[in-house]
Amino acid sequence: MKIIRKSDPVNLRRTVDQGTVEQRKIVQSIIQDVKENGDQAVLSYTERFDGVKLVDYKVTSEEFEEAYDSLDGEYVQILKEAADNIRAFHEKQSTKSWFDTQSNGTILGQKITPIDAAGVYVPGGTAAYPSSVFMNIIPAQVAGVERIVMVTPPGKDGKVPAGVLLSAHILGVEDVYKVGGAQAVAALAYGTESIQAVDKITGPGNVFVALAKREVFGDVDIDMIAGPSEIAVLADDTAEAAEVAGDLLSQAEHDARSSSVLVTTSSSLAEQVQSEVEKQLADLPREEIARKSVEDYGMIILCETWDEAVDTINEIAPEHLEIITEDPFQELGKIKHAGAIFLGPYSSEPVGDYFAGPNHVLPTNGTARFSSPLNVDDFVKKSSVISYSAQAMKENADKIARFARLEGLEAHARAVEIRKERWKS
Ligand code: HSO
Ligand code: ZN
Repeated sequence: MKIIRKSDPVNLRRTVDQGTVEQRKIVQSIIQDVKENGDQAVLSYTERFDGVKLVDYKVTSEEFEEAYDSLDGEYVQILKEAADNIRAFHEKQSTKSWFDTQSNGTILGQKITPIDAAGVYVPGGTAAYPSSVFMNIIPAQVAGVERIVMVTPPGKDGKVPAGVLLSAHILGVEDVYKVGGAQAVAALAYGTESIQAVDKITGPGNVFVALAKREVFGDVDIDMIAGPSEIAVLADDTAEAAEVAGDLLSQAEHDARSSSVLVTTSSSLAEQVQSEVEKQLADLPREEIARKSVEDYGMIILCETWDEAVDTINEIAPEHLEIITEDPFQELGKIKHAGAIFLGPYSSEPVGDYFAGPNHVLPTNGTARFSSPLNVDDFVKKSSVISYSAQAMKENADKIARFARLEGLEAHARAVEIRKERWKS
């Protein structure tokens, strides 16, 4: 992991993978095909891309049971405890409808309604994370979404990882389909004979899934376009180098394009973390991925002053930020942009990935500048409520009519003025 000075020319801003023109064309044609041919198209793409010929692709109760039986009881208990923590945290996020009565009798308000149906995409292969099933589904359940559908690609054996099925089962979600890629996103957006269309699609995926989400956005809502995981650690020399290195590698092992950055003013910490990273890399099962990530995107940024270190963090706007300093709460107010902020030496990033309760679906690629972690509000929408009183109409009809005529909209003006007839007699 290279050590650089803040003054060295370095690009801290990452950008979203837009895919190639060719990939976009493939995705568009898959979506069109699923729109026109439904299940038949879905099944033929599953055969082509996942290498398995399925007839029915809805997960059966036998498959859920098989998944449950294949995992030991202790693991099930840990998953349940994590789900409880995540639910408790998200319950605190719920916003309520409000109504405000004015002295003239007018009532104005905001009515909160959950979306009717949400679709969750869970990637296959080594990124099939039970924790992500929880993080996508629990906020939707807390919001009150009635119908939740999960899709995930099958392996060549036609199966879905047991942990993924088990976590959906723990949450009571039974509408699970073995389909992945752009075809899954299209099925969720437009529906097929088997899958009823949803209103919002969340969850990470490969470039084809991301492009498909972009493509269907507008017809349905989407959460975000997730990039590879990122971690930035802001530390002074009270930090333990081995712990910092461990946390950096926790995100590096996700993806060869993940980024792990240490920002510090301590040159001794910088050097120790550099050698610890090397040491710990050597016996990681996912060494190859983590090493590539650390080499290509990892860095230790040595700053002259603490202010410069804080500015650097805000410039990066990391997905995850750890602050390991004498008094991390003192730094919190200075942080403007970060998806999740972990304070102190015991708040190791994986604590947030699995167990503490906050969501691990977080803004990447610097989008923490303008967006938030996945949360309960993402699964509700707000309707404005207007109940104008007679008195308010009497007082304001002329002003509204004048405003309308200023815009050249005569029918608007008259719609309001016609009410004046009521108090003429
Ligand atoms: N750190 C990832 C989420 C994750 N980690 C899932 C382990 N499993 C992105 O926040
Ligand atoms: Zn992680």
